[in-house]
Amino acid sequence: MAILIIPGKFNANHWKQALLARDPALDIRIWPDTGNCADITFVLVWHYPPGELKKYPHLKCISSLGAGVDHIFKDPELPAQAAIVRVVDPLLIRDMTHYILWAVLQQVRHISLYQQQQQQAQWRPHVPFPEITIGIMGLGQLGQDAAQRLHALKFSVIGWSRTAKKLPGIECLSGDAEWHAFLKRSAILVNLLPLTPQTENILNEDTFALLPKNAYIINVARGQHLVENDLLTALDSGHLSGACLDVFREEPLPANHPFWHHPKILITPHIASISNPASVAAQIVENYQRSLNNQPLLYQVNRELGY
Ligand code: OXD
Repeated sequence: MAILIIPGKFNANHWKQALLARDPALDIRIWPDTGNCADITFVLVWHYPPGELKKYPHLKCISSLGAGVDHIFKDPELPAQAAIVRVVDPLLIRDMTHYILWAVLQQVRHISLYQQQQQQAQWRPHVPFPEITIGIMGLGQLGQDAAQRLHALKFSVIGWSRTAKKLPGIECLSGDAEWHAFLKRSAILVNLLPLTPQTENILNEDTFALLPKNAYIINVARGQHLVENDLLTALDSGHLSGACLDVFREEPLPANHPFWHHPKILITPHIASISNPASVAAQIVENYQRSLNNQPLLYQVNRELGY
């Protein structure tokens, strides 16, 4: 029985040390040094080579190294017998909320404008935005926390999710029936949806057209949610006032991509919220033990829904 780490962008040694700090007896292998494939019962993965997991005949659990599991569902040969779990972690939630708060505040307090003015030594005050509504798409753990914190800071917040949710003090809309009503009120639209075939390309020209004029987009979910040319058209026509993007179809964002130098786009390199090994290790070790004992797993993903 062993754990295999296929780390993608993450540092496998940091994860190994964090897991061993919880349980020094663990047998942890780092891909591609797998040893005997029959030993592997649990994998920790991020963007692994598709088809790789079918090499492990005794695999019981596939754990994402992050909150998202879309990189796992990209594998056409996903072993049917293995459960899939994702990371839910207080630090990940806190960091995402901090990022969204920053992205909202820099927009409503015109910070990009002041940065440009500073280059010209211009002293020109602008009034903060009047009362506007922030629409949060996706009310999972991350979306709920962001919505509640923004609400606590006296922002007007509404939420939208596939299935109906209830959050104290926050109007939650859901499903196709309330999608248009949600968009029409969202002057700042924050995307936190999971990436599934249903949500891919959801940030498109039809969506943008329903937003109020001068709406602002914050995408912290996945680049594949966004139709890039539709965003450029909506920004250049003046319908949207700007976008803060942390995730992209291709990462790293290619050097010649038009987003880099667009005056209305603010770019960060997929850092809104990053799994911290020391914080997440307890959950991974707990799930490893549970999988060995055939107990229900924490944060298991529904294969049908894809999240
Ligand atoms: C995640 C991410 O899914 O970093 O955790 O995108």
